[in-house]
Amino acid sequence: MQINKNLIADANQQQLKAHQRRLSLATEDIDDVETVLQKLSSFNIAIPSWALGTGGTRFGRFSGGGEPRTLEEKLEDVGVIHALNQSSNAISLHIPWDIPDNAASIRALASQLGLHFDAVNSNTFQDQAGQKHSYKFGSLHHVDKEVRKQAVAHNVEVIKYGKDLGSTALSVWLSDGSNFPGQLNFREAFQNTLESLQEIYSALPDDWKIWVEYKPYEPNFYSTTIGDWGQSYLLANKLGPKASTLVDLGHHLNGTNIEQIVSILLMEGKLAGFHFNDSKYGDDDLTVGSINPYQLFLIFNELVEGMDARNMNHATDIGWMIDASHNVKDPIEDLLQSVQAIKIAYTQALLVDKTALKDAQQDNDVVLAQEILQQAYRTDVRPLVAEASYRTGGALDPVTVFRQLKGRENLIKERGLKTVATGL
Ligand SMILES: [Mn+2]
Repeated sequence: MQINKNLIADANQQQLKAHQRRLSLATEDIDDVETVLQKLSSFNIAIPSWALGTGGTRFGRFSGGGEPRTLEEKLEDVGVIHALNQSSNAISLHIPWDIPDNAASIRALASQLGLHFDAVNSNTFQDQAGQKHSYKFGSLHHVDKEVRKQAVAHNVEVIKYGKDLGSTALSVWLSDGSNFPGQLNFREAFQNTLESLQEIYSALPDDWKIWVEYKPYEPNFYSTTIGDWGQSYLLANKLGPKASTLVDLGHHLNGTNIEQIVSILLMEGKLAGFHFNDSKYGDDDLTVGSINPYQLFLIFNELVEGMDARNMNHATDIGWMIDASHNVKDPIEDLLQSVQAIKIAYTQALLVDKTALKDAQQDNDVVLAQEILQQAYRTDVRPLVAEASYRTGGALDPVTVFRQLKGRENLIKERGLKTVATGL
C-alpha cells in the first residue's frame, strides 16, 4: 500500500485553519522560527524492520492483522510512515529476519519510496535452523572458539548484505552474559568479546562504522558481558575510530542518568547513535515519550548542546533509530507517535536559551537554570512540528490522517487478517 499525496493534502486542507491559528500563537515568542523549522524538516529517524509487526512478550503474541509478510511489505509500511510524517526516510534491517533475496530490486523499491538503509543489525541471540553451534551460552564471548568463529562469520555476512543495500553501519547487540555467579570468568568473556569484535572490525569496509550496544540484564540475569556504557566505551576505544557506543534508552537500570552518559560519550566522539523507546521498569520498549517525556527532553538538550559544541550536523552525524515493540497498538500508529515525540523533544531542546543557561551555570544560579530548561520544555511546540511536516509534503497530524485514510483497514484488505511479520 502506498499513500496518495493528494489525500494527505486534502486532509491537511481540513485542518489548515486551526493549524495556522495555533502556529501563530506558538511562534509569537520564538526568535528564529525559520531556523527551527529547517532543522526539524531535515531531522529523520530510522524505523526498524522488526517494529512493523505486532510485538510479543514471552507470554503471548496477539497479531493485529495486515502485518507485513515480506521485506518488500516492510519497506512499504515505512514508506507509509514517511509519506505521513516526512521524517522517517530510512529503515534498519535485522539479519537473518530480513535477508534481501534481490538487493537491486529492494534498493529500487526503497528509493521509489524515498527511503535508504540505515544500520544493519546482526542476531546471535537466537539459534537459526541449520546452524552448527548453539548460542545458548553466548556468541562473541563464548568459551568455545568454534562458536565465536561462527558468530563472527554471521556478522561479516550481515556487513555483506548491508553493503549490497548501501548501508554503512553494523550495530551489534549481544545477549551474551551469565545467569548465575560462577558461570563465567568476566575477564575472559570480555577478552573473547574484544577479540571477536576485532575480527568483525577488520572486515568493515572503509566507510563503515560498528556500533556497540549495551544492556545491563535480560536475557541473562546475573551478568551481561557488554552491560553498560563503560564496557561498550572500553571496547569501542580498543577497537578504533570506526567503533562507537550505541545508546538504547531502555537498556539502563532504573534511575540511571542517561543524559549525563550521552553528554560524556558525545564529548569523546564516541556516541554512535540512539535506539529510542520509553520504559517504566526495564527494557519495556514502549512508545517514545509515553512514560517520561521530560527525560527525553533532557537527553535532547544534551544532544543539541554537545553536537553544537563539536559543530556536528544534528540530522546526519548521529544514527537516530527507534527500537520499540508494541503488543497492543497498531505498529504504524505507534511508530508515528514515537517519531512525533522525538521531534517534539528535539524542538524543545532547540528552544533552550543556551546563553542564559550558560550564564546561570556560571553564577551557580540553580533556580534560574531550572527555569530556563523548563521554559523550553513547557512550550507547546506541536504546531512547529506540524508545520515542518506540512511544508515538506507530510501530514499536519500523521496519526489522524492514517486513520482517516483507513490505513490499517486497507492493509488488512491487501494482506489479510492472519499475517505474521518475521521478528520477535
Ligand atoms: Mn536496541
